[in-house]
Amino acid sequence: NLNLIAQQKKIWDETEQEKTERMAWWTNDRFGMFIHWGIYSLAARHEWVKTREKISDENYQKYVDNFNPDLYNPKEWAKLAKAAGMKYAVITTKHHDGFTLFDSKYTEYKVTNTPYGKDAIKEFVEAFRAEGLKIGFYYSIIDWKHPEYTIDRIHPLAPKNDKDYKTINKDRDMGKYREYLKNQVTEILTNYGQVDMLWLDYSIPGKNGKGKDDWGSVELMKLIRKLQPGIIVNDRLDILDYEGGWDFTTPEQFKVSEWPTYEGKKIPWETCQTFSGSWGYYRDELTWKDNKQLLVLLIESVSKGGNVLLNVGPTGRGEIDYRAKKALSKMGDWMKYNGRAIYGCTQAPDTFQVPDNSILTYNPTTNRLYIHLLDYPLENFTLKGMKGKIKYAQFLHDMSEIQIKNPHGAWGKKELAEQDVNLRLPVVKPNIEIPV
Ligand code: FHN
Repeated sequence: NLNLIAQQKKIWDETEQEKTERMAWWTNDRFGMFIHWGIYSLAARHEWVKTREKISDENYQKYVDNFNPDLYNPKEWAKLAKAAGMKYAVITTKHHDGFTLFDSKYTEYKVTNTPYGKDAIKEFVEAFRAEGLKIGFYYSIIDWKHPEYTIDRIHPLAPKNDKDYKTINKDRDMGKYREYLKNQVTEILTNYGQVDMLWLDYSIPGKNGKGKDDWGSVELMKLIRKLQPGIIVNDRLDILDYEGGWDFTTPEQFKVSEWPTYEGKKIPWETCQTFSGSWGYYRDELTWKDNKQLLVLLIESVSKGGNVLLNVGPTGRGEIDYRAKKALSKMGDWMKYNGRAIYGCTQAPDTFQVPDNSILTYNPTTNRLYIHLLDYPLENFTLKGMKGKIKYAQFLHDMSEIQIKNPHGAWGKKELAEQDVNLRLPVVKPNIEIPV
């Protein structure tokens, strides 16, 4: 691996400063939309439906033959993302089933061969760029359709026992698949203008799946950097080395406990999350995150220096689920007043003690500390150990001033230590007219 790492170091000689500058927009923007959309959306039962339900190619073809998203309106999607406070979007150009939402000249298994007939990715790019959002492409390196792609344990055609793998793969040539992979990555990074992010998915090195040698990861990463020098790439090509390969790590669906590190150094990260557990549209999914869980997910991620890529799974007709729309709209209401506590923010210096039931985010450029109160205290709020560190305080909702009282202030019902500070919060009066 030392040789491989040495090789990777030659992918490009970018300094730490240059990498920071290249990623500055992403580190600032913090919040993006993930979009899982494809022919599996017609099944309305998860993007892995073909494998999970062992659907034959012949039966799965019915989804291709009936893909005609009459309600597909990427302009509406873009406005929804923007109103939610999202600054970038990453769409599945191809998922594991091998079907492309773009007009590829290397396959017939594509959106332009369906009743819809148009390049859906082109329309997505135009709509989201028009709303000022950055463009990201998800591309599955896994491909259950390609005839040269060798069958492994997560493939829909995986045999029951191991001895059959040799037989079923004897005529398959991953070298030809690597060529296809390179050609399609070239297409998506050449035919749609500037692409800001590439989200490749995914490697299982070892006997259950595929890794860097199967994909030709180092060569592929060099190609990506050549085609789109400013692009940001995730960590799923099984390339070992953060310095020589990928840009950010991708904790998925779980709660990140602390800022991820590589060789002891904090590294860029983005958690990808769903509303309901399923990435692709799943009509009957019931476990939806509520508004507070979604906001805390975003605040907590930023408080640990990370981004959130929150997924929507549009329906087979091309509409974003009404539940997702409602959730995004409520997040947008919050982001309208509190976006400044998210954009350009990161982990607070550890000199600040985190008050009970709160989360801190911090903007190092403006030197602003943001205290997110997860449950509204009545009027007083004590900041431990912050005496002399807080010069001025405002209530973000309406920028009304928060009075800072010294530790022995009259309101201090609780014993306040010398170095504590007491805040009197503006009591948000209910805006209801009380009849006289
Ligand atoms: O198998 C995929 C899954 O369908 C989905 O696309 C997620 C998104 O991060 N990635 C893989 C699972 O990690």
